[in-house]
Amino acid sequence: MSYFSNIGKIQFEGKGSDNPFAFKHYNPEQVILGKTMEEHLRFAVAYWHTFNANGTDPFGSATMFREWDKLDGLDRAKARVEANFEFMDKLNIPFYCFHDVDIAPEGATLQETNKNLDVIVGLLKENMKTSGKKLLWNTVNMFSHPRFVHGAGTTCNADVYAYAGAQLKKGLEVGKELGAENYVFWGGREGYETLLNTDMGFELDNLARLYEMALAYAKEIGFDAQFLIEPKPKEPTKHQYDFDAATTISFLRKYNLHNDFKLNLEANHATLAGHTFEHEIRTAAINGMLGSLDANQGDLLLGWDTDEFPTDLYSTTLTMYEVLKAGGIGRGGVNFDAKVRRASFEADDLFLGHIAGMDSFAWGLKAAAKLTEEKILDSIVDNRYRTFKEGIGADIVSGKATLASLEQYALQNNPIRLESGRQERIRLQLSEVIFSV
Ligand code: XLS
Ligand code: NI
Ligand code: NI
Repeated sequence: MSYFSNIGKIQFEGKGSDNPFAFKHYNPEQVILGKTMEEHLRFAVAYWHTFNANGTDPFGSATMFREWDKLDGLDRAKARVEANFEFMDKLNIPFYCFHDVDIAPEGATLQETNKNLDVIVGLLKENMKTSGKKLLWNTVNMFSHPRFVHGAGTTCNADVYAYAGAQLKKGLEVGKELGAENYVFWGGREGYETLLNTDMGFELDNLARLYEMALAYAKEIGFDAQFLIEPKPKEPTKHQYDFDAATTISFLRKYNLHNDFKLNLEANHATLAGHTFEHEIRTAAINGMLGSLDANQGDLLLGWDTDEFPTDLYSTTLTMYEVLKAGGIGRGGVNFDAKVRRASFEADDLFLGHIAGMDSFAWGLKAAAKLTEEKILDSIVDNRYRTFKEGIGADIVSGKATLASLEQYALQNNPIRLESGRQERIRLQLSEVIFSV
């Protein structure tokens, strides 16, 4: 059975093509700085946005009716598995990601839910074997069900905490069974609304306890995925505990978990935190914690996670520039945590959205490679800090300087000569690079 029978394999046709169902920039075999585009980008399909989302928003009901929606329960879940592998094959996407509840319906009890999961995980495994497709990461959804109204790892109710632990245990088993490269924790309800009823310190201690248990269990069953935390500043709670990269890193350090976790950074979460995506990536990278990327973009005029497909070339270029600077994305990848708009309700739009994201990232990668190879930004930055290469600057960097030696130098160094940062010129240079590749 085909779920997208009117669409064939999406091929690379190059910049001259006017076929909307072709790649103009994403050429998986093209070698850039010693690696193929496919190896650099490690694209992934987000199961939830692609096979579960139906266009509902707080003001209106579903606008999207897919082939699999003609079915119910486990049958629909099985149809989604088939659709997923057809979709990945047609778009030439090597990885996918899911929450437990995306792939299998929840039962009336934990036992039933786990049974449903086992059926679908078996089917996923078969399909992965025949297709060669891989799981970039899995996670468990501990935020949608009403039991998580006060949180999961940070709930005020120990019974809910225990349920979350059980769900997490199963998530780790599923990840192991499917050979997931990474395991993600996004703290959907891990945060709070008001301190009037909240013990923040206690909640954070409990969250750390849950992570410790997860690490211990992964070790016990031999699940060797990279563990990732995905920061987000707000939504659904007002104060999400994993606000941004810096906050999350400080949490991990406090609980001595920093050697066992890296970060899964999302573009739209960065903008919600008042940061650029590249700021978040650099913050993670300089702390040795760059794990993986959730690729999307927000609307700067709206204050929520709109999860649009990434098409802003300045952002994709600077994102890939940071990734290249960090030495690559490692076991992580570029997961399209992005959904087509409510009005883009045709099944074709799922393809067009991914093509837009993949081409924008491939374009950004090419521009980033040019920036890197020609040392365009590196030479600007190097030159800007050159006073630290010799004399008093070199003394500061080597640790030789003291306040007394700085004073001695400053007393005879008058006036100080300053130079322009030349931001306007550099921005135009960046534009020139993006539109030259
Ligand atoms: C929500 C998050 C979520 C995570 C996975 O804003 O982006 O989709 O990526 O739980
Ligand atoms: Ni995400
Ligand atoms: Ni998000």
